[in-house]
Order: sequence, then C-alpha cells, then structure tokens
Amino acid sequence: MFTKTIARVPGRNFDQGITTSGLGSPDYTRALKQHSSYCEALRKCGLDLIILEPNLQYPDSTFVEDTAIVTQSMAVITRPGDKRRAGEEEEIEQVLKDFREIEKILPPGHVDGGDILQIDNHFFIGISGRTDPEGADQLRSIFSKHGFTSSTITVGNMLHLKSGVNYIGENRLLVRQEIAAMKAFDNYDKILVPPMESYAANCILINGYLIVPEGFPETREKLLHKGCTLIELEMSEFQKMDGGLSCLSLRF
Ligand code: CIR
Repeated sequence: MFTKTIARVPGRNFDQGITTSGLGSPDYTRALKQHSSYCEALRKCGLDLIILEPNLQYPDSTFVEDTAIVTQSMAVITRPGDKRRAGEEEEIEQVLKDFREIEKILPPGHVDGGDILQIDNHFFIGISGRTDPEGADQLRSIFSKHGFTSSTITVGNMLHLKSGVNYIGENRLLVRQEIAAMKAFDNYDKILVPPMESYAANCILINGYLIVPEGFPETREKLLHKGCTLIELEMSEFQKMDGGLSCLSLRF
C-alpha cells in the first residue's frame, strides 16, 4: 500500500531535455495539462502528493523516478547516468530525508531509478546506458543490508528496464514481446505488449489501480480481460521526451 508520492511540474524548458523519440517537440501547455491529470490520478489512487516546483536548471527533472529508489524502510539516492541530469537527485534527497533513512550511490557508480523494478522483496536491476555494473553492485549491497534480494538484467536497446517490463500484481508482468522470453521472467505470468504498442509497457500499479497510457487498444483489451482496474492517461508530450508514466513520480 502506497500513501505518498513526489512529483515535479515540468519547467518551461522541458523541451530542452534528452530525447531519442523523434516524435517532435512537446507542447508545454499540453504537458502541464497532462501532468495535472497525472497528479489527479495519483490522488484518486489514495496518495498524498508532494508536488515540487519546476527546476529550470534540469529540463528533465520532471522525471523524478530516476533520482531515487524508495523502499518500505529506506530510500536510495541515485547518481543519474546521463551527466546532463547529474545533480537532480540533491533536492529529492532533501525531501526524502524526512520520510526514510537515506542510502546513496557513490562515485563512480551510476543508477537511474527507471532501471529498478521491485516485486515484493526482490529488486530487478537493469544494466543499461544509464545504470552501470558499478552502480548495480552498490545497489545490491544496499538492498542486501536492508533484507531485500536482487538480481541484474541486461536491458539491451531500451532506455530503462521499466521501459519494457512492469509488475501489475498477482504474479503478473506487463512486458514487451521482444524481451518476454528472458529467463529472469520465467516465474511470472506474462501479458505481452505487441511491438506496435511498446510504449504501453510502462504502467504503474498503485493501490489496486493500474495507470496506463491512453491510445494502446490491444494492450488495454488484454488488461481489461485480466480484470485490471484501469486509469488511462494521455501521455503524448512526455512520450516525446522519452518519459513514461512511472518516470513522473516516486511512490512510497
Ligand atoms: C531522459 O532521457 O533521461 C529523460 N528524457 C526521460 C527519462 C525517463 N525516465 C524513466 O523512464 N524513468
């Protein structure tokens, strides 16, 4: 059960962030509207929101998920793997220290929160262009110290692990078709996201609600068929900046 969440309103230079999407420049007014609907959805899931003001020093800082991993007992402050985002984590630490014991990823390691998938007491750690083996090793030690298990997965050509796979409860994974056969996922029931809808793999399960991006009919049908309670959100402007639903908040 989650009770709180941290989110950050995108700044007006949001379009200056990192992107590989090729989908064009985001419309700021529309991004603000989508962000506001996102916050509303989190409230509907029963969360108290801590909403941070835009930070123009970091155009990508609305993607707060990458700056920390918050567990039931402690929070790990990451070292984001792209140097343009280095430092975003400092303000998040100031917020989280009131709620959790703080652990930190130290130089030379790098970790992005988008690479960390928690399922019960186990953490899958994606090794990606943002999370390196050194960061993963540090994280594994921290998890172990706090009684969690962990394992690593090579992410391949996705941005983050959670760009391709997310936990939707009851031992089920929503996973991109192209990575579904990975051994790490053998013990789960898999709901496959077809290649044409790959963005839909990034979803968030909060207190019984599954928040999914709008506009992915095949995935939506599969999830409804499985009995999921969906909240659908328009995410177009964040997708243009390579961001998904999970990236926009830290839930704890
Ligand atoms: C970046 O490239 O870092 C941002 N434009 C998008 C980050 C998305 N975060 C996430 O998937 N956790």
